[in-house]
Amino acid sequence: MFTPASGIKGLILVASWIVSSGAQSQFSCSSFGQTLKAESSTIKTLTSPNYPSDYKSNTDCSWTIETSQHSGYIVEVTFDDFRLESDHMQSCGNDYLAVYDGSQISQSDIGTFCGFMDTPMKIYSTGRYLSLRFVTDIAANYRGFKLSYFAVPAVSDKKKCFLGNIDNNNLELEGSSGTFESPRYPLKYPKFMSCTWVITVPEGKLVKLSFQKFDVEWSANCDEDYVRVYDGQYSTSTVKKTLCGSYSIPDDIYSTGRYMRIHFSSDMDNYSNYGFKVQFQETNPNVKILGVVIGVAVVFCFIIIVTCIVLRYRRKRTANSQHQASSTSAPTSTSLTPIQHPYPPPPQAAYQPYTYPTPTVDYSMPSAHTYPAQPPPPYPYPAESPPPYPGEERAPQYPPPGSMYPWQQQN
Ligand SMILES: [Ca+2]
Ligand SMILES: [Ca+2]
Repeated sequence: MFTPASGIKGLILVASWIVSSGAQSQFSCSSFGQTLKAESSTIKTLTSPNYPSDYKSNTDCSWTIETSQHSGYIVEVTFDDFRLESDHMQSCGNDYLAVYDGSQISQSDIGTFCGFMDTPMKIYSTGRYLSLRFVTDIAANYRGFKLSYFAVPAVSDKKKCFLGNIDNNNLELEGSSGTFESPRYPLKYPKFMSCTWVITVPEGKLVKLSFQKFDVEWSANCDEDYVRVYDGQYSTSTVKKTLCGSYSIPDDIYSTGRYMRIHFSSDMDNYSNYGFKVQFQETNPNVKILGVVIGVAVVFCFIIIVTCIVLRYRRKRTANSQHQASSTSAPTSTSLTPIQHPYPPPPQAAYQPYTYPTPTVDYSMPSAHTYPAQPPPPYPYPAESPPPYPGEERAPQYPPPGSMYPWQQQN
């Protein structure tokens, strides 16, 4: 029921609300938060108070973005323009924009941003809410920020890390072997990415991690962009290595159990490299022990070789020094005698008399000639008698009957 008292009370409340609203308008935002609806069909914009003019000092604003769909959608926020005061320590202690994955600004922190950003950056919620809080200090004001936001279908992929995947930090790899890579590989990875893989190999096996490519922005403590390898499946497991840089491919990393956790993180600066590709495979515990034994054996052999070289060098040096000492104690003469010659005579081949080879010619007398046992064949006498010797000619042959003697033919 309306009563004067209740009316007065109501007026006081309205007045206080007006005052409160006035205070809010003074800082251009609500300290208790405003809820903004993210649509999947419309890209909406959120700017800092006074944008594009400088924001005010002592601002403390907060917003919660909520998808209009009740399920199946997440919030995508793109940083189109970002100019806040920065500090050299990158701690964002002066002016900052903090982003939270949920409906409350006290929920899990996606990131806290300050300074300048030259290229757009995207961030995603894992559910239908994303909250922001903008805080400035007493001095040094800048243009602020301009964000665009809308609702995108939730994508769940537990194998691959990419922008918009709500399971980027819940990636699971199982089996005897496999590969995985940084987001957008082989292109440059996006800024402000976070990916977490947990590798599980069969019972009784260990995980061997071998990088095939590695190119991550270098920083002195690997606290900007980095790859962190845990010996176990939890974020509380022992850290085996934290890696960054691009000068060399890291050595293989072994787990002590069947689990290994790998976390990749990139910061919000514009220094993004080409990321990494890595292979994992199961290995037997004794393989590692064998590797250690071989390594120790190699080191031992190396030490022995080095020791031998050092001893030999020292021995040689001692011999030289002794020789120099003996040389200095000799009479001071400028001419060297054969005895004083510091170098040993050159090696000469030992004389060996030449031995002539034994002649192979046989000078012994030939044995008596042996005649053939068979008599020679009979001489073939001519069938006709030989012509007569001069003076023993006989009467000339008679001409054949009917023929004439030669003298008759002459007549
Ligand atoms: Ca400031
Ligand atoms: Ca970076």
